[in-house]
Amino acid sequence: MIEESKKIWMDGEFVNWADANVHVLTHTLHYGTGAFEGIRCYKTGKGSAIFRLQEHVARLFDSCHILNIKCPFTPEQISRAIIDSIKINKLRECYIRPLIYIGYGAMGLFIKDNPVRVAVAVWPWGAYLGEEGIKNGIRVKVSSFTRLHANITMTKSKTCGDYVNSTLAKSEALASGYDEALLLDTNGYVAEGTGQNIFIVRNGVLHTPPLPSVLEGITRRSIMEMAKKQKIEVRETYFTRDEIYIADEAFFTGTAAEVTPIREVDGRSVGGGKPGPVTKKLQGLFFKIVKGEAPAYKAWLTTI
Ligand code: PPE
Repeated sequence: MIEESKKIWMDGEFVNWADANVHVLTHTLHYGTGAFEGIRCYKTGKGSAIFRLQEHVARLFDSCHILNIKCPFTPEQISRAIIDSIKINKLRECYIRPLIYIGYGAMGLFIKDNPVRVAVAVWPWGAYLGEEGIKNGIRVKVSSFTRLHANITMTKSKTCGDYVNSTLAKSEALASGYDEALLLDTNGYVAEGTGQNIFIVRNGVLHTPPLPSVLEGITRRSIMEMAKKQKIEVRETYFTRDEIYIADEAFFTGTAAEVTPIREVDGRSVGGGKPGPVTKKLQGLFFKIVKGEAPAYKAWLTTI
């Protein structure tokens, strides 16, 4: 169960957690046209700080632009709502979920004049794939579901409806006894997890699938920048599932999943079944950065 906080920001004002409700004929509830973000706020030595706030808010507006949704608030107002939500709920560390959705009005697929509604919820959310997963790695299964194609619902927006693809894949993987699913693209190359980007390490070089079939993950981009600064070569390139089987290391990145090592794929151990040195180095640096312990990266944090 979700760990409840006190207040949720809805359309410009705070309401009690229990009163943050919508009508059952809310358009997005039926058809999935909406966009959301996942952002994290961490406890640092100088108070709480949000990791890459501007980038997440910019992607939220990009998602709306892709979906042709006009958000009635500005990016500055949404950023303010996020900061105020953390403050009003007195949380030092939390997950942040802004959601822009089509409200009650007309039904049917043509979105006429239905109101565009906005909510920001915050709540404490620990390690998404478990503390044990962060430390020792997780077991992953290649999904029987294909990742969405750019001409199906597109891949650069965090569209609510896109996550049907993810929930189907996730349920299938968990029912098969795995921790997470890995989806392949329409050409059969590795795309991403249900809510994570993937990296593999081969001969000291970091590889990650190129953007066409995956979400432009903000953690993905951060890891690439961090790796380059560490003089680790990064290649955006297509690769196959069996390249992961024989990779030296593999890991997932995402706001919720943070940096989670992958120790097994399809019943085959990856890199000896434990997190490797490159993964550990980047994971260690990532947690230092988000906790405000890496001054070179302080521009990525918004202290509140
Ligand atoms: N791919 C997908 C499909 C995805 O949903 C996410 C984030 C990522 C990659 C990583 O993106 P970024 O967070 O910018 O590094 N998934 C969000 C939702 C997870 C959920 O279960 O809800 C997240 O991590 O917040």
